Amino acid sequence: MAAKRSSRPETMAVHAGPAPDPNHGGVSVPIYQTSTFSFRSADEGAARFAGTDPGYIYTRLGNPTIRALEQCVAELEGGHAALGTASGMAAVSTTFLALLRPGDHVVGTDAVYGPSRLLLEKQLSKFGIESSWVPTEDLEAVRRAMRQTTRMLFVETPANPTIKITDLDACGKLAREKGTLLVVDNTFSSPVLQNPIRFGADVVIHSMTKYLNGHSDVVAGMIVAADAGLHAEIGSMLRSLGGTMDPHQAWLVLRGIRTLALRVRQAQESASRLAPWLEVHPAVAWVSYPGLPSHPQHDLMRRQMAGPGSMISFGVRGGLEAARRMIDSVRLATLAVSLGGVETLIEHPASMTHASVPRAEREAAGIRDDLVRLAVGCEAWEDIRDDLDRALAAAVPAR
Ligand code: LCS
Repeated sequence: MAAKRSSRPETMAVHAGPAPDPNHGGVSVPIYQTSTFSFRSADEGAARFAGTDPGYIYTRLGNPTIRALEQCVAELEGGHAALGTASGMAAVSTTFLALLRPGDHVVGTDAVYGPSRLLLEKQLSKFGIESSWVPTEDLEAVRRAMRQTTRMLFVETPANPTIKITDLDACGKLAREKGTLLVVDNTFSSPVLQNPIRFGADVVIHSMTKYLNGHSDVVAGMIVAADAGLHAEIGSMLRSLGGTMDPHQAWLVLRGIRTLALRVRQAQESASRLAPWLEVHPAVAWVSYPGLPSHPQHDLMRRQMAGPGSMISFGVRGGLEAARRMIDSVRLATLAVSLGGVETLIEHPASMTHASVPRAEREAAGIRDDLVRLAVGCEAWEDIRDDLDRALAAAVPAR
């Protein structure tokens, strides 16, 4: 299959993972919808448990369909190996539980997905794990927050929902200098636009619910480790916790990935047209989109990412009430949380995805009341523009 190996994202998305089914040549990976695998003899069963026979045992411990997806995403990310999980949060929680011990400290991006922050602040604090949340786009702030006990730097870039960008190369170097692990949530970029392991990340996490699956019909996660030791440590925790994938879920995500590069490019093209249009719209106070020269990390995006992606945050003039009126008035865009599907979604993070983060911390992280998050989908950009224009007019009457 060497001829299929290419570093071009379009080719990789179509071909990454195992070759056609060795049993019957199926071009699509078969769905091994089974909970358990039979052994031909007591000796074979014992050998599988001993690890001397690589065959499958039980789907929580491994399954060929899930393995195909894991291999595919590991290749897309340039990692050693990957582990499929039941959800993005299962990927985040399993990684934290595998790599952190009581007394450890985590420095995280202040504007991460709310529940990832809540997991550390509310749940894992009960086990003596501490965390500090800083704007990781400011490397000095990261450096200042680090302690003797800092075991992990947890970066989400672009961040949800501020779309700020953190310098992965600089974080990778800092992590090496301090002997800290760098864990990156790469959900907003997808492997088509950014490969954190190339910049020194030890672990990459995905909510595959988003771009990787791409059709708003599956909840799933993936943990990609840069080396065998981390993969084994996280895998052992995943098998104990039990937040593994289901084979059918794995198959659906694998099917979604085949069009990942096409979807990401189409949505990015539309977002790149919508962002400058929004920036000069009279009802819009500000726009955060890394493709705009006004974005504070525009140059960093060009160094680190293959493109600015399709997530846009913007402020509606008139604050909270105007923002809520605006999202109530869209007709083509769907008022829903999540992102990365073929349909454009719109939401209000302060009252929805990030409502679990206390107001003071939310505002310190730039998650303002007027912020509307737009996950641009694959529709014609003119139709999204017309919908937003109508909704903005309904929310902010012209003076
Ligand atoms: N990481 C990021 C960056 C996310 O955006 C999400 C979900 C997760 C992890 C968790 O993944 P899940 O368990 O949902 O698969 N983000 C969502 C959002 O922004 N709106 O709804 C869900």
